[in-house]
Amino acid sequence: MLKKFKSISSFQKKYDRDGYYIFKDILSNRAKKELTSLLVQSYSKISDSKVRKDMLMNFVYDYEKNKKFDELYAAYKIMSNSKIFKNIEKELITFSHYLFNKKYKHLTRGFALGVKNSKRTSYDWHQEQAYYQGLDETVHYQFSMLNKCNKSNGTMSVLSGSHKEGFIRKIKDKTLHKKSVQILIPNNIRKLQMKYKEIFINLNPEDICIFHPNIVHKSNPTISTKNKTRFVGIVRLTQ
Ligand SMILES: O=C(O)CCC(=O)C(=O)O
Ligand SMILES: [Fe+2]
Repeated sequence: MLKKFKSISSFQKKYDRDGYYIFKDILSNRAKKELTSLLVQSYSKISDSKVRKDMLMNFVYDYEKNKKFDELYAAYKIMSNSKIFKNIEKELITFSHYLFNKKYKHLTRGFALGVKNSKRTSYDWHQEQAYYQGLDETVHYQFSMLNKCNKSNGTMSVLSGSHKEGFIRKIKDKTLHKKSVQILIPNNIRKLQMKYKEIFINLNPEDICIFHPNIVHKSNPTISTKNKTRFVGIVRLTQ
C-alpha cells in the first residue's frame, strides 16, 4: 500500500515546527486503485444501480442534497471496515513506529466527506485532542481517496504551528444537528487565527498528510462546480 519508506530527513524538524507534514508520493498505485474501487463498490451497494467512478461526486452530492444521511452512513461503515482500510492502517502503524520510534495501535479509521452546499460533514476549527481527551500522543493521517484535494474542493486547512498551544480546554460545542459531525471549537479561535498562519493542505492522490493532535484545523467549503465532493481517508493511531 505504501511505497518503500525513503529516509525522510526533513520530517521531524518540520513536524515539530508546523504540527503537520505532507509525505509526497508515498501511496502506491495499487492502493490508489483499490481506494477508488472501494468507493465505487460501497456507493453501488447503497444504490439501486452501479455507480461508476465518474458518477461518484454527483452521486454523493445528490444523496446529501436529498438528505439520505443513513444511506451515506451505511456506505461509510462499509468503507471504514474494508480490507483496504485495514491494510493501510496496518502499514501506517509500521510507518509511525519508523517515524517516532514508538509503538502505535488502532484508534479510529474512516473518512471525511466534503460536499458542496452542505455543512453537515464540515468541521469548523478544532483540535483532534478535543475528541480524544485522555489519550496522549495520538497521530492522525489523511489521504485523498479519489482526486486531488485543494482549496477549490474544500480541502482542510491548518493553523501552522498552533499545536504549540497545547490542548485548549475551553471549547464550545457548535454541532449543527444529530446527523452532522460534532464541532468543538476553541473559545479563543479569533486570537489563534491572528497568531498563526492558515495553510491549505494540498494533496495529490499519492500523498499522505500527518498531523499533530493539537494542531487547530478545519474543513473548507467547496467552491468548485465540477468537483462537488471530496473524499479523504483518515487513520488515527494511539500509543
Ligand atoms: O478534511 C476535512 O474536512 C477535515 C478533516 C478533519 O478534521 C480530520 O481529518 O481530523
Ligand atoms: Fe479533525
